[in-house]
This record gives sequence, C-alpha cells and structure tokens, in this order.
Amino acid sequence: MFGYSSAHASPSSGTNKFQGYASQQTRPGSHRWKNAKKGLQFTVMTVGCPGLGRTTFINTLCEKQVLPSVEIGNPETAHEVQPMTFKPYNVEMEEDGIKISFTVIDTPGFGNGINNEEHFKQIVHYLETRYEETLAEETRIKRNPKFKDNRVHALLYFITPTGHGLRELDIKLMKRVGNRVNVIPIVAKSDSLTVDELNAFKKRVMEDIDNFRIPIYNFPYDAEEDDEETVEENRELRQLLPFAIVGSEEELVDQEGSVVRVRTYPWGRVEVDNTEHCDFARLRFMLLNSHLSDLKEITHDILYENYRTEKLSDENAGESGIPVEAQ
Ligand SMILES: Nc1nc2c(ncn2[C@@H]2O[C@H](COP(=O)(O)OP(=O)(O)OP(=O)(O)O)[C@@H](O)[C@H]2O)c(=O)[nH]1
Ligand SMILES: [Mg+2]
Repeated sequence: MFGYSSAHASPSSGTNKFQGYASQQTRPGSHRWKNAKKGLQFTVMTVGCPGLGRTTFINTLCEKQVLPSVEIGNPETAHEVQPMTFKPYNVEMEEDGIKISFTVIDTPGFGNGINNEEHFKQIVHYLETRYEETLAEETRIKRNPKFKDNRVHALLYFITPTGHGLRELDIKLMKRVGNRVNVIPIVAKSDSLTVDELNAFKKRVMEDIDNFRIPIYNFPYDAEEDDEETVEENRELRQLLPFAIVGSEEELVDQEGSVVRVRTYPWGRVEVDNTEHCDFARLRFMLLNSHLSDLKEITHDILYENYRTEKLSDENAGESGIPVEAQ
C-alpha cells in the first residue's frame, strides 16, 4: 500500500525489512557466496521514452550521482529532435562484500516519435554487436586475456504510467529485443498512480505481455528441480512484475539518524526504499544481488547460445552454397 504521509509508515520500515531479507541471501553455498571473491562484470541497459525518470533511476540505483540530474543542452538546438544515442556509465560497486563492475547503458532519445523503427533496429544491433565481439573472441586461437565482455545482461524497459496498458511502442520494442536480452518491465514514476490504479495497471500490462507473447525475464524456476526457497522467492518476484519504480535523489535524515531517499509532496512523502511504497528496493536487490548470476547465466547459456547457433548455421549454410534466405 502507498503510505504517502509519514503517519502511515515509519520512515525506514521498508528499508529495515529489506535489509534483513538481503543478509539472509548471502549464505555459504549460495551463488552470491561463490562469487564473493571474484568480482563480477554486470551490464544493464535502460530504455524508455523521454522524461520517464531514467537518469534519476540510474543515480538512485547506483546510490550516487553517476549522471548529471539535469542535462543542460544548447538552447539554440533545443527544438531539434536529438537522435538516440547509447551512453555507457561505469560504476565500481560493492554489494554484500562482492565487487561489481557495473555498467549502465542509457539510451536518451529513444521513442521520441520520429523514427522509432530505427531505434528498435539500433538497439538490436547494439545487443548483437556485443554478442558478435564475444563470438569473435571465443573463436580466436589465442585468447586476449584483457578481453572485456560487454554483453548486456538485462534491459530495464520503462513503461509510461498511463493506466491503460501497454502502447504499441512498448510492445514492439520488447518483442524485438526479447530474444537477445533479459527484458525486465518496470512501471516508471509509479507514484503517479493510486494503489488501485497501479494494481490494475500491473495486471493489464502482464495480460498484454501474455497476449502479445512478449518474451520477458519472468524469474524462471523449476518447481521439481529447484529448492523450495528459490521457487518461493521467484514466485513472489514474478507476482510483482512489472516492478513499480520511484526514483529520487532527495535525501532526508529520519529520527533514528538513517538516511531516507524520498520524494516530497504537499501531502506527504514517498520513500524510494520502502517496500510498501514501491518495488524499487526489491528490484535493486534482485538485480544486483539475488538474481545477478541468473541473469548472467541466462544471457550466456540461452540468449547468447541461440545467437551463436543462428549465426554459425547461417555461415555454414552460406558456405554450402545454399542461399541463407532459402533456409
Ligand atoms: N513523480 C516522479 N517523478 C520522477 C520520478 N523519477 C524522476 N522523476 C522526475 O521526472 C523528471 C525527469 O527525470 P529524468 O530522470 O531526467 O528523466 P529521463 O528519463 O532521464 O529524461 P531524459 O533523459 O530527458 O529522457 C525530473 O523532474 C525528475 O525529478 C519518479 O519516480 N516519480
Ligand atoms: Mg536522462
């Protein structure tokens, strides 16, 4: 439930609950534990229409100002539609004692309404080029020890909080990239919907995802193979989809001295890390902690592997003299 006024929830209630949850997950034998010493490379792409809060979200996620909050453009060219660009930002992080070399690739200019088809192509091309680089490296006789794996492990798609379900742009983009990257749908600026509106919107979005057969990362589990805890955790996270997000760089110190990230309104506050206010804390935890390995594994074992198979069979078909289109 949204508790906008501080009378509804103690300022740090969500954070504390979440922190307890976080520490339970790093236990000996868990994926996180195995990765604790190595340090990991992890890459996420953020895609969404202009002004949906991507910059604010990235800074909130990284807990520091990775991007300037307001990008001051040239007033003389402000009316011109800017082309979509790919802007990678690298942040060295430490989560529960695990070093993460985290890269966020933002895509400003996406969906500005001029040529969205071109944007879909560019994003697919970007993702496939990273696969191509890995494939080229794998097939070298002598590997480059300094090779940096730039494959994108998750794409966070920012859905406009219209209350009406997915728009054509959302459907097209997610369908186009879904076989190349783990798509995680999120409701941007979810504080602009009431509790009932948000629940109804989430339901409608998931119905659309189902009806249009959009491949997303839906916390896959095997009820027979996986342990009960994993099944339960994934089931809960699947229920939350699409994650309702609130971002903010405004910080307050509560009565207990803890720093709380909030958005302040005339009627009260929305706390970013409070799980009763939005799903930000659960998204952050799953992304950078509990499901980081799973996202990487799916990228490598399924998405990249499919790309590799397609690519190599195309090449073989080409060599055998049969036109690729005829396959
Ligand atoms: N209500 C609400 N406003 C938000 C939220 N996140 C960001 N904003 C506000 O929305 C405006 C745009 O935020 P940005 O983070 O610059 O959005 P962006 O997607 O990076 O925008 P472009 O880079 O211009 O496409 C700012 O005024 C933010 O303060 C949110 O979760 N809820
Ligand atoms: Mg921005």
